[in-house]
Amino acid sequence: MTIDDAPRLGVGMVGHAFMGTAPSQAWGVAPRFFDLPLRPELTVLGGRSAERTAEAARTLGWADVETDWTRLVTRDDVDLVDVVTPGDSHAEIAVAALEAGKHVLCEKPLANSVAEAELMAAAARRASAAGVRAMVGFTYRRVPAVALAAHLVAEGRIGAVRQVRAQYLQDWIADPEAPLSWRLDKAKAGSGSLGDIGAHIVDLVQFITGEAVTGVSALLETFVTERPVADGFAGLSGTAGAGRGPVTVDDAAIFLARLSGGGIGTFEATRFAWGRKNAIRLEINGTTGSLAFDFEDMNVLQLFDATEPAREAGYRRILVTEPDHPYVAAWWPAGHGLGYEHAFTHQVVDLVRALAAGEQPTPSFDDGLAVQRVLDAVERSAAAESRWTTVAGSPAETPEEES
Ligand code: SOE
Repeated sequence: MTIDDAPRLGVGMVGHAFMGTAPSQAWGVAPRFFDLPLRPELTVLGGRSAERTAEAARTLGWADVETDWTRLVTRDDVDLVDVVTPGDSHAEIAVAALEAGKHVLCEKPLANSVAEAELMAAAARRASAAGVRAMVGFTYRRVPAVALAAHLVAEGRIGAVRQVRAQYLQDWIADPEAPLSWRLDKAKAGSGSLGDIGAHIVDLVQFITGEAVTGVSALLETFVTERPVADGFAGLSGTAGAGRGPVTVDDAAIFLARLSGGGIGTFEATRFAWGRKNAIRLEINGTTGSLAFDFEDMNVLQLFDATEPAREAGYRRILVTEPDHPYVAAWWPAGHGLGYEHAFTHQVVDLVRALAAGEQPTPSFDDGLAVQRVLDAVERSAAAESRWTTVAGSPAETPEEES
């Protein structure tokens, strides 16, 4: 069967700023490189401004536009809704789409609060009874080196996990004169570096280790509390004009954590690490070895095997570009490397295959809720002078421990 014979999957995407571009490309590219059981069609793009949405649709390859997302999620020619809006609208759009019988792929973090994430997870559970599926877009799981790390841990290659070191380092607002954006507005984004990038490393650690973060002790800091409002930008709550406006989210988040398997971890998410552009750095120490990854060298996974004789042992630099590595066979010859956008394509591939097989794609909305609960525990801990805080719903939660 060629992709042209495969049943059509009409996709509607709500939102089209930066977070719409890579997913749009992924929906178009996935069937050209992977055998897919369904044929995704870029049916309709949703956005508030008719003009800007039409322009984005032309550039990104969408056939039609809607300026009202409530119409988009109920269209007969839409089977799946991809939600790439800021977090404050995820719950409303995703729940409406699921209730209209549409599969949903929703950007991370799942929501701006645990309450919203719980609503979404409940809607996803109800929908799944009718074969309607929901997935949250923690895309970095689909970087081949990250997927390989998860396989190696599951195969026992580094033994039991003892320590994790997880960092997500960026510098795009390290300059105090960098302008405000919706990502710096609590009402729109829920939180700052914590939810935007900290959510990724929480998900990655839980994904790679197969364990849950059960408790945290945290610090949140906002270094720059006011920033210039860029010309024509009126998107922030309480910010309508020129001049300066408030930053209402954290600039950096640091926390200690316990894992359900008995291991411990340190997490750091910051937008103030000058020189680090998109450094997702993970180091996992097990009882018989270690793994290390840095997204700024994303085709490489480092493995240290402590069972090798000490005089020969050393970190091995695995170039994760062999056909045997996850997802790689569909792409270029060994050594040619993949980029940021490929993980979005892999996300589409795994999602479409799960839909066709009638299976739950991962990460599910329940997985997204679990991450949200960690973020919430971090915020509660930081607000209470870093007090140790148990993650709700985690294996460590007991009635006695609740405070
Ligand atoms: C901005 O910090 C951002 O685009 C995040 O929102 C994404 O989730 C991350 O992948 C890259 O950085």
